[in-house]
Amino acid sequence: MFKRAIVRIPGSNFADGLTTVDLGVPKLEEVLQQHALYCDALRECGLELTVLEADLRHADSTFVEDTAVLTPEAAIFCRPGAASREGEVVAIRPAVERFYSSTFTIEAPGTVDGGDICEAGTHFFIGLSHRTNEEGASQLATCLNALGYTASTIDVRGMTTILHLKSGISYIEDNTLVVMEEMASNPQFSRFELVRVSVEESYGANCVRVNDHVLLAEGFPRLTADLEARGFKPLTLKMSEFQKMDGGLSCLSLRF
Ligand code: CIR
Repeated sequence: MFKRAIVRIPGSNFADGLTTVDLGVPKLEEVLQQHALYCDALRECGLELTVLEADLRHADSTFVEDTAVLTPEAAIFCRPGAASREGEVVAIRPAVERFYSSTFTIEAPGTVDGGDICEAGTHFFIGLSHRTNEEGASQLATCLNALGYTASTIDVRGMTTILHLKSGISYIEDNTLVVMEEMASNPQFSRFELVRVSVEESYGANCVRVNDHVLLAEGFPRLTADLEARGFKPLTLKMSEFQKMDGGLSCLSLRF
């Protein structure tokens, strides 16, 4: 069960952030509206939110998930792989430290983006991506092992369609992984129930279990129906403006 989440309001320069997709320029009014509805959904799921002010120094700073990995025992501050995002960690630190007395920090030359880290019970999958390098993965695994978790890496550097590991897989509790079709045959997933996501619906693979609900992007009817059929309670959200900046649903919050 999660009790809290940290989010950050998108800044007026949101459209200046990094992106690899060609889906058009995000419309600020819609960005803010979609973000507000996202926050409402988290509250509906029972979370108490810490809502941080927009940070105009960092256009991507609404994607707070990339700045830290939170476990019940400790917070591990990341070191983002994109230079323009480095300062986001310093900026979020006080908000996280209000709730955590035990913290670790990924150090140079290691890089880790939180979007590459998928918690699956007592095991963590760490994506090796263009943002998370081997040194960062190794430092993170050492921290997680010290906290009693196991960890393994999944190399997504050859996949052009995803930015982070969690753009392609999500753990939604009940031993169940939602996974993009292209990744479903990975032997590391064999002990899980798999909800396979077709290529046409692959953006939907980035979803989040928050207490009784599974939050996922609107517009993926097959995935939504599949989750329902398996007894999950999907709650769909408009994500179009975040998708334009390579953002998935999970990256808009730090949940703990
Ligand atoms: C970036 O490229 O870093 C941002 N525009 C999007 C980050 C999305 N993060 C995530 O999915 N965890």
